[in-house]
Amino acid sequence: MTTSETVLVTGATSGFGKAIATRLIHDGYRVIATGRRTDRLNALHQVLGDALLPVTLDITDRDAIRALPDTLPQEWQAIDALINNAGLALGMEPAYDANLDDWHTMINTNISGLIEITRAFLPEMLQRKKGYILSLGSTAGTYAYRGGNVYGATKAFVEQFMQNLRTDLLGTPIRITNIEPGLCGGSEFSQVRLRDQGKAEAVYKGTDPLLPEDIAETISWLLHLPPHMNVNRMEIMPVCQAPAGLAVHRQEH
Ligand code: NDP
Ligand code: 8X3
Repeated sequence: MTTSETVLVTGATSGFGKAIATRLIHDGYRVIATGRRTDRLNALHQVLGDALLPVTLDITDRDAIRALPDTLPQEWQAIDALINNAGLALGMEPAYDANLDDWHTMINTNISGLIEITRAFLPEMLQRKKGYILSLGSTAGTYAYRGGNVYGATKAFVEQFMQNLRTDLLGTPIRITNIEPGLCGGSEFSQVRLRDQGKAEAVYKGTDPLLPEDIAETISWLLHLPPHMNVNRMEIMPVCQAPAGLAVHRQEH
């Protein structure tokens, strides 16, 4: 992909999305930055200039997403890459104590929102015979952990949806990548999940986690690959993390 092309980033108001938008503007792309917090999108626009188009968008608002391809300014309607980044985890309780509303919010955001916006931009990509869809899955979609329940399941959905998309799009030039990061600090992810600043900080204590800029670097690299290469999935962990085996419950005697 050459620069001066247009990339739409969901969830650009913080964390990965903000770092991705910033990196891609510096790489020379035009970026449509979306999210619910308009003040943050406007602040990003102030810093990054008119190569960034701020668009307030709740990814759970189906009508808004379906209208989006036609309501973007004409010169922004050809999307060369869609980065499905908006997402969240809510809660760490075991399934039997978890809040059902939290579960539905994760499903509506991480699954329904992601498939809606993907479906919204696919026809135009196919028509132009050009496009790249990248999604933020997670190691939580592969490795189970206590309290991961529905969050991990939404990311497993993302992985399978992306690989099935790849199959549907075989024979077209449209590319697909699912990026699956592990422990990553420097974003609001844990604060949103745990609803407690102190607990969120404790998640990263004594670690040297991935940072949003590492994810932005990865996406910049992927976008620059030659058009005949497709990276189906990428699992990325910080050096301080590894898959740590299966849990065993032992009875006390
Ligand atoms: P942040 O909480 O910092 O960012 C989440 C982004 O998602 C925000 O910009 C937020 O924007 C947006 N978002 C959430 N809900 C909605 C909604 N309903 N409509 C539109 N936008 C929404 O977290 P991260 O940057 O860490 O996470 C980004 C993605 O990466 C997520 O999908 C997450 O699951 C995934 N991920 C994160 C990892 C980590 O350890 N941090 C590891 C692996 C994957 P706003 O609130 O303004 O709408
Ligand atoms: C974020 C990584 O391990 O907190 O998706 O689920 S984890």
